[in-house]
Amino acid sequence: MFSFAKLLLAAICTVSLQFAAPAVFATEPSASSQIQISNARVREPIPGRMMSAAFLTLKNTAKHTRKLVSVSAEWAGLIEIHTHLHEDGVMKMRQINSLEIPGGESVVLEPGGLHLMLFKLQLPLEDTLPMELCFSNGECIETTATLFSPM
Ligand SMILES: [Cu+2]
Repeated sequence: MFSFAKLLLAAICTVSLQFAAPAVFATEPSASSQIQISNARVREPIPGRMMSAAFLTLKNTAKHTRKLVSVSAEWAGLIEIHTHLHEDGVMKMRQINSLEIPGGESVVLEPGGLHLMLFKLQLPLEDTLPMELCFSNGECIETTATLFSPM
């Protein structure tokens, strides 16, 4: 009886493993290495202001498009993905829900264009600022931004 139970358990485990395996491999293997983050930097906020912007470059070495959906950091209460657009001849910022990085391409967040908008900053900011970028496939990547002065 004991050995039968053991056998049954082994059978269940084997079956569940077989069912679990395709789900595991459906996400891209070693996905963490397929997005490369570089040149991450945070603009030193204007004295007395609790908001600023961050810039970085995202390189997608995978074949498929990846989508940045959220960014968080302990030193900022809220981080939004923003873009700039011209509206009636005026440059405006607008929040976007996600940022697509096509396969094999890079997307550059830089002053005057795409950027991460930082709110509720915990001042003063350190020189090195860890932040976490999360993607639509559930993957989150940590990076460290450096503080820079716009002047
Ligand atoms: Cu903005």
